[in-house]
Amino acid sequence: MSTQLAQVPATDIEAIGKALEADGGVIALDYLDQRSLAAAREALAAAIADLPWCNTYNAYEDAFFGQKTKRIHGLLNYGETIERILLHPLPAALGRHRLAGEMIMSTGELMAIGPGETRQRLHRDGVSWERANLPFDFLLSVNIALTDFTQDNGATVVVPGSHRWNADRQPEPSEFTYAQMPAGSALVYSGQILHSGGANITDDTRMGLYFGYIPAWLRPLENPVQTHNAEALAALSPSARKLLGLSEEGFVAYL
Ligand SMILES: O=C(O)CCC(=O)C(=O)O
Repeated sequence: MSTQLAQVPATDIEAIGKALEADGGVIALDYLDQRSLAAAREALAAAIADLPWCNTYNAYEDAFFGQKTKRIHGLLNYGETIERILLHPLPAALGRHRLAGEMIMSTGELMAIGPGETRQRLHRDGVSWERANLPFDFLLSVNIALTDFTQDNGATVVVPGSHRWNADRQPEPSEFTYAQMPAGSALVYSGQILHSGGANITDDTRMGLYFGYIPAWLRPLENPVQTHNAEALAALSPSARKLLGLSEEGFVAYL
């Protein structure tokens, strides 16, 4: 286990898989090319500008989701670029080996951390399914930097190695690291790793485009039929429909 996250080209799937296994998180460099990065930012710009800060939903806990954070679901409403990013070959390849069967998207979320936001509570995303007590790492998360991620602007705080800890072990501050990375790179991480959104002490907004992938037979957090409009769903490719769990195909185990 390292105290810093490894930084590996997004095309080196084997090295990314190894770092993920060892540390619970890894930075995949150049996850998006510059054109896709610009197109993703452009596709989401108006929607994010129009949202108020602290747009929590369903009376979820504000303190967890952030008072100076904006979040957008229903990301496939925002066009083909986002669909291509959802279908990125890296999670497809990693998921095949890690998720014990075909996978679907659990949730897609644009997470914009604004100036003045404080650090989120450390947590493990996999806790949503803890009662299933699954014996393997069933959630693969990707948080793509749409802006540079720095320690000062809210880069995700990560505790490398904590995906293997007992649930009650608390990290020392010296065990934290920050997923600092240039725009276009991505933090790829396990559902069992302790992490949180970071504090933003700059005047700029940090934007992360998150996709979580789970086995096709688990209940996703997001209901895509509720979060997307009918036209956007009708325009999706068969592969994207499968990833959103809208197709009967894909409910298959490789085991
Ligand atoms: O925005 C981030 O970097 C992470 C946020 C997060 O972990 C969450 O909201 O569950």
